[in-house]
Amino acid sequence: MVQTISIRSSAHDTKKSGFVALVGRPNVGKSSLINTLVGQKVSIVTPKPQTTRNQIRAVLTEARGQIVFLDTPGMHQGKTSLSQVMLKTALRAFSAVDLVLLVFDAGDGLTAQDVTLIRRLPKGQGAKPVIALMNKIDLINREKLLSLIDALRQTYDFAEYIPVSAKTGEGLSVLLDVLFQQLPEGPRYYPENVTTDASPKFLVAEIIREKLLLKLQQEVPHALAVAVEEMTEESGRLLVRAVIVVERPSHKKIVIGKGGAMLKEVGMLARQELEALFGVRMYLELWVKVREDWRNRPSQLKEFGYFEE
Ligand SMILES: Nc1nc2c(ncn2[C@@H]2O[C@H](COP(=O)(O)OP(=O)(O)OP(=O)(O)O)[C@@H](O)[C@H]2O)c(=O)[nH]1
Ligand SMILES: [Mg+2]
Repeated sequence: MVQTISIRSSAHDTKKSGFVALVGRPNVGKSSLINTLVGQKVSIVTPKPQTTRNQIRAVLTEARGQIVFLDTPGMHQGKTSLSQVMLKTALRAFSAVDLVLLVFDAGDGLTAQDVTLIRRLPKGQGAKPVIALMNKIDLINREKLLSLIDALRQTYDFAEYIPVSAKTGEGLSVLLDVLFQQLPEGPRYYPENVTTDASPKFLVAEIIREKLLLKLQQEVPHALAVAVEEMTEESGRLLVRAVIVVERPSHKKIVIGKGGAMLKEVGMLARQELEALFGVRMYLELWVKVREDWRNRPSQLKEFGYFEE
């Protein structure tokens, strides 16, 4: 009897858990924040907007409990079906979580695009608390930060206003204190050592896409997708065959580069990172295919993992 009571009270103790979405316009640092928060690269990061295309889960486990962060695509009004799917993916996160972190780029101040986004926030009963997260404070002075907080206060009644930097880690322990305080008591959803539920194939495709985004210019990176067609382990070596899909023959030429130089460099950069991530030697084979207008074809979007669940 006594034992039962003690088990119950310790299980009941103070463990918090819940789901927290990071949303905002492209390039404000949502994925960078997620990676710094869970202490591992779970989501790819580049200086180009519209890097993230899927909802990505990152898990943080502490003695206080467990937080499942949802990274989302930057919200923007694009013309392609892919852009529309990305916007819906971000909006869907609102209903799937306990709390929303609306992320701003403090260096940019409050932009017109941010204001449009704030106006779209769900209101009324059942709306989730929204915390304003002002990221990249390493780039600005106190005066600019105060005027951003002021502008935000006048636009929406946020639950909290927290200045942070994904780059330096500043403000993140304050953020975690607030989150653990506000989340309900609950169970651990994932085992302690898990940082993401993304499949190895997805991680490989994303790292390759990240290197392509970093290396290519202008419109080409947004018009490509990466699919891992084969991934097997053979005598301690990981064999991966991936296809880079582009929209036009001219893009294919650019991705391959002069004498194959671009593809070779992208492959080398991706392989180095993936070997470190998986702790095995890797053989990476990259192919480039043209699929005209794939960003507007639902069957293709599905094939590359961009769809509404
Ligand atoms: N100086 C500084 N740069 C940052 C910080 N956080 C992110 N960045 C940079 O901002 C750029 C965009 O970062 P991401 O994390 O990809 O932004 P995102 O919001 O996930 O972008 P999308 O996925 O396109 O919506 C990258 O070049 C990051 O290195 C920060 O705290 N300080
Ligand atoms: Mg991102």
